[in-house]
Amino acid sequence: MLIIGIAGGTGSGKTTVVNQIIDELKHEEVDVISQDSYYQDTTHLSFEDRKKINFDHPKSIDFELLGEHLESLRAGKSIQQPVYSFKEHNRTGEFVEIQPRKVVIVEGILILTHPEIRELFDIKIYVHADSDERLIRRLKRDIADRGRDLEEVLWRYQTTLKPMHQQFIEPTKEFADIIIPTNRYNTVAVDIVQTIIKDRLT
Ligand code: UZR
Ligand code: MG
Repeated sequence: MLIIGIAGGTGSGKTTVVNQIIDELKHEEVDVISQDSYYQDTTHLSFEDRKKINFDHPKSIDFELLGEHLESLRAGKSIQQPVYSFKEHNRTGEFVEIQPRKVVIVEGILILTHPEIRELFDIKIYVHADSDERLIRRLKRDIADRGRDLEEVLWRYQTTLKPMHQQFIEPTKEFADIIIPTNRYNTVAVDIVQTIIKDRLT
């Protein structure tokens, strides 16, 4: 089994890179695990308090559970992954079963911040886009998909996303084996990753 970690700031293009990497793999060969599924359980908080959580800080992630799950998959055991709701800012109480597969891709802004989790990755990738590109993408996505307005997104970016990015996310670039630039369309870096995967699987 090959476990690949893919980090990078919000709007850096992680999802696009993951989709390009798995494009040539068969469905039954790969698991894609998102950091989003491992936000801490916040059931004990009111909705008002949950809205105030800093979701860009490493403390917001249940790394213990993520670590246990990666160890289980590596040992060939399936996991029960909690389902997370961005609307409620909490776990829904439902679970999805994930089977161990040959390639496990873990993606998320903070996944390279935790030393023990880093140890579990065979390949560490950091997806880079300039911060103006990332802000443009984040603006478009939050307005189109998450029902937020311009003022709210910009306020959150300045007060939380940018400082957390500089403090916690950007420094994890140094742990990456491969840095993929996504300011412009790029296929070479993804080709290289696909070659490594094929090589390791045969
Ligand atoms: P990507 N996030 C939410 O908006 N709501 C939640 O309940 C949990 C997370 C956001 C989080 C972070 N920040 O910037 C983003 N906020 O999800 C990371 N606010 O996701 O890598 O896809 O941008
Ligand atoms: Mg994403």
